[in-house]
This record gives sequence, C-alpha cells and structure tokens, in this order.
Amino acid sequence: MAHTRHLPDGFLWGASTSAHQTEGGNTNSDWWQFEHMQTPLIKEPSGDACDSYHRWREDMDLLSELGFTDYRFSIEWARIEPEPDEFSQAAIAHYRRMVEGAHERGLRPLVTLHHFTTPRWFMERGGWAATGSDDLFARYLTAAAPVYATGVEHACTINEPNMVAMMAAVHRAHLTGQQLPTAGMPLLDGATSDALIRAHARGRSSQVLRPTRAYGWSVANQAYQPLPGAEAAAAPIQRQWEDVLLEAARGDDWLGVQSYTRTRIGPDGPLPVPEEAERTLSGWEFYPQALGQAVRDSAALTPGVPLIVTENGIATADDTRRIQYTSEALESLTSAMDDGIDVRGYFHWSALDNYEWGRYTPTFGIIAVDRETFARTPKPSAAWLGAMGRERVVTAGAA
Ligand code: IFM
Repeated sequence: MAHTRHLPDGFLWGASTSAHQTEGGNTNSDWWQFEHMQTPLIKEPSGDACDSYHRWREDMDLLSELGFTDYRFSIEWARIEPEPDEFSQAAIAHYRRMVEGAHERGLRPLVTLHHFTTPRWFMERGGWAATGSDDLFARYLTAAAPVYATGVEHACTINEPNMVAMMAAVHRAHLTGQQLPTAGMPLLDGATSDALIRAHARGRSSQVLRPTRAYGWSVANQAYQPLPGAEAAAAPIQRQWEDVLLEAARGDDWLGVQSYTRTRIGPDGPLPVPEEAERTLSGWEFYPQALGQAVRDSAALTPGVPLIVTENGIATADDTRRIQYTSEALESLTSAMDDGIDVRGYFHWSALDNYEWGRYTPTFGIIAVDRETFARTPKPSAAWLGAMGRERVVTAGAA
C-alpha cells in the first residue's frame, strides 16, 4: 500500500554522481592506473566514462527539468593537484563553473571533495596510510577553496571512508598476492581508516570549510543483521566497518548515509546472499528496507547530527524494479522520519549509468548513457523521482 508524505521545508531532493565515474579521461588518478594493471577486479577501464567533464551542463539541465532541486557531484583531486603542490587553476575554475551552473539551473550543489580517487603521486607515496596524508588533504582543500567559496551549502569531505579503507586492503592484497576472504567483506586497512578519520577532522577544523558551510562525510551503511546467536560475531565487524566511522561524524553539521542492501551475519561472519533472494546487477540482495535501518542505526550513533541520504539506489537493467526498490526504500525512510529520525535530504544513486569501479554493466542510473554517442535518455524512474521533487510530496510503498 503506497503512502504519501509532504517533504519538510528545505528538504534536499537530488541525484548523485562522482567525478571519476562520469567525467572520463581521469588519467592522472590512481584508479586510472589500477584500471590498466592486470587484475581480474577490472573488467574494463573507465575510458571516456559519460564524458561529463564536457557534458555536465547537459546533466544538470536534465536533472533540473526533471524536477530535482539538488545535485551531489564530486571534484577531482587528481585534476586539481596533478603534481605535489602544483595546482591547476583551470581545473579549479572548471569546478567553480559547475557550482555556479548548478545554481543557474535551480540546483543546490552538494560537493564531495574526495570520492575514492587520488592523484597518482599520492598513491605512489603510500596512499592514505602514509605519514602526512591528512596534511596533504588539508592543503588540497585549501587550494580548492575557490570552488566552494560561496554557494555550496553542503560539503562532504570523504565519500565512504569504509570503502576506501577496504579498497586499500584489496590493493595491498593485489600487490602482495595475498588471498582475500572469499565470503562476506574483505577486511579494512586499519591505518587507512585512521588516516581518513584524521583527514576528515582536519577539514572540520579548517577555516576553509567552516564555519561558512555545512560540513560532513558519507559512510557506507551495511544494515547489519546478525542471526540469533551471532550477535557476538557481528559486534567487532560492525564496529570496525561502520561504527568508528560514524562516531567520527559526531559534532559534524550532518552525516551522509549511503544504503543499498543488508549484511546478514552468522556465527562465522558475513553470510552470502541467500540462494532464493533476488540479486541486483551488482550481486547484492534486493533489500530496499535497508535504508530505514541505515538511518536508524546511524542516528543512534550520532545523536543530534542531522542525516542526509547521500546515496541509495539499485543496479538493474529493469527500470520497473528500480521504481519498486526506491519506492520501498522511501517507505522505510519516511517511516523512520515519522518516528523522529532527523533526515534532511535524499539523493538517488545515480543520476547517470556510469563506471561502476571496474565495469559498466551494473547500471545504477535514472538516466541511460549511450556508450558510444554519450546521448542521455532519462528512464521512467527519472520522471517518477523528479516529480516528487517538483511536487514536494513523496509517494512510497509497495505497489
Ligand atoms: O558507485 C558506487 C559509488 O561510487 C559509491 N557508493 C556505492 C555506489 C554503488 O556501488
């Protein structure tokens, strides 16, 4: 049964992208380098992606025409600082134009400052785990200040620090030939996780980002569900994977929640998706109710910090499943809001079908992108979600 709910005043209603996944030609980044190594983790390189470095105006035109009022995108450190302490004024001006371009189209920009990719030189000196990485991040934030000097109400320092720390562990395993766990999630690299927390705190205390704009970061929420009797096994996993990063958001202006599915945990650790469950194109269980749990779990650990759903979505070739998934996810979200959870916005992942870290087949977009012509075609889900932004009413629940 579908329910309707008016969006609270000022509620952010948008879609998300990231630079590396959409811009194309991000040749100076560590990910570009990784994409060209021999590894089974990479099925195809990002190449031109969606060519959004040149077509961002088209992307914003579409989102605004569809009814969205907000757009989350990231700026690319590898373009802004191609060599240590050498800053590209042209790249900074490019992202500044994007901020202004968003406003010209009636879209409020939520700008992510780091979304998985770093300059090659940063990775070559040891990545986040190397001494001084937080200083380098702070230097980059200061240099990029003209991008968000005005007109950026929400700045997200780091996207999914838990995934960044996981990728660091995967990267190290790849380089050393170490075997990764076959079931569940690989371990996080603890030194990376600690460095990211320090880097986030540097941004928080930096006068560049504060006090003029709302400051936060976005954590990948796994909606942990221990089986009866497996609570003790789940506790350390949840602590390392999520809770320490959520706790690092205490005192921030907002916390970004990113939810896609749940993780069930048995006595021996994370369990595979049950045979009978529907899987999405990313291999994850179709489990939209995860979003409600994600905001409730996040709120419990960060009292007084407003939440923004900065990512939620599904990889599917069947847009009717996207609408179904999102409708049920929004139902679980609005029900949490009815219970008093302070949620200030919702961004769908993703605005565009884009590069899903090693391959293009898991299509998360509400707008299809032709891989040869880059022509954009909004899917029915784009009109459906956009209309809720225009009318400021959410219609959600099982069809
Ligand atoms: O595509 C990613 C995004 O970069 C970070 N959050 C999860 C998405 C889907 O896997």
